[in-house]
Amino acid sequence: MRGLFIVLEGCDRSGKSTQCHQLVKQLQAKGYSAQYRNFPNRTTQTGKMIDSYLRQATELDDHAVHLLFSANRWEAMNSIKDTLESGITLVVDRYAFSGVAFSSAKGLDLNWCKQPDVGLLSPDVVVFLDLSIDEAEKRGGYGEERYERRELQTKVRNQFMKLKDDTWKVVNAAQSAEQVEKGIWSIVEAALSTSTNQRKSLL
Ligand code: T5A
Ligand code: NA
Repeated sequence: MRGLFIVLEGCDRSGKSTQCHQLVKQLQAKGYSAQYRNFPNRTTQTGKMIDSYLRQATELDDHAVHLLFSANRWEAMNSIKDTLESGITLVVDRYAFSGVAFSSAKGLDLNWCKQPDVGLLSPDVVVFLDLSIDEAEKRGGYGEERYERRELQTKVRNQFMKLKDDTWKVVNAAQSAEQVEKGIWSIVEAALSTSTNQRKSLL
């Protein structure tokens, strides 16, 4: 049976990385093979350009950086597909939804933003960690990165709400990390019990 493709999305500071790592540990503790992946993956050639842009060390046109974020996902597709097919569950920290939410929040056309990611593998489960901008700001304040501004984060949250569909599972991220973890686990547990033939084909 192929692995599950799980994506955690949410605004900055909503606890995605914390929860992704916890979920991988929990899956492994229950005997499942599971791995963590994240986007942007800053270690690749495209990832290094994205990292430099996010740290405000370089400037890039908004369209160009949007395409780089998408390319950063495309270059991981074969590996993601092979990993899932080998039976390993992937817990993925941000995906194309972040790509569209951030670029459209900056003012790019929403439909244009969706196009470069058309054809990427669809996740089996999307968990959205929902946190108000006020709560997010309490978590140590925003840092030095390009998008860490209240005005933009508010727009990003609105764009995420436009992208959200009935299949997304929303978890209140203002709870304690342990409570959030429990909420995510109950969603993942239900998805894991889905029989093979009900899992979406990867092709
Ligand atoms: N981006 C990304 C695009 O524009 N286009 C794209 O296509 C993609 C994929 C970097 C930026 O890139 C943009 C979006 C981003 O602005 P990133 O590298 O994922 O993306 O961002 P990071 O800065 O690494 O992560 P975030 O800021 O989004 O934070 P997380 O992962 O949501 O939160 P986490 O787990 O690091 O926790 C943040 C803080 O809160 C505490 C943690 O200890 C930590 O201090 N915390 C809690 N505190 C209280 N209660 C809880 N329940 C807590 N959970 C965590
Ligand atoms: Na993160």
